[in-house]
Amino acid sequence: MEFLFKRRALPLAAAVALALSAAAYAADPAPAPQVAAAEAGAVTISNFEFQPPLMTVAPGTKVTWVNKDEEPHTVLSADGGATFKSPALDTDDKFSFTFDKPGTYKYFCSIHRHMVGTIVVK
Ligand SMILES: [Cu+2]
Repeated sequence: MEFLFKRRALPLAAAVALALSAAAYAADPAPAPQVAAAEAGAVTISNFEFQPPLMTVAPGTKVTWVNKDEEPHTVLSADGGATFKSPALDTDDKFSFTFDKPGTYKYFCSIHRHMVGTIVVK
């Protein structure tokens, strides 16, 4: 049994190693995966909704909201804006907050309180 396992496992390990080195080689020309991850948190405000309404990000991710409505909106953490609080965002205005600590962060628009969203950091 052990012999059979090794005969199968070794070529598999070699294939995995090849695939990994190929992936590393392919990624080499653009060595910025960390920056890409940090910019992954984008919430669009459109039609009086936060899109996506629920987003899960890794700790340290900078989330940016952009208002695509003609109406002004705000982004306030559910603790009354104690954690983060944007000014009124006009069309195409942006607001960013970096989520360093794991947790569930609910937020809303203080102008239209039915507009709610959640950022989960884990
Ligand atoms: Cu609003």
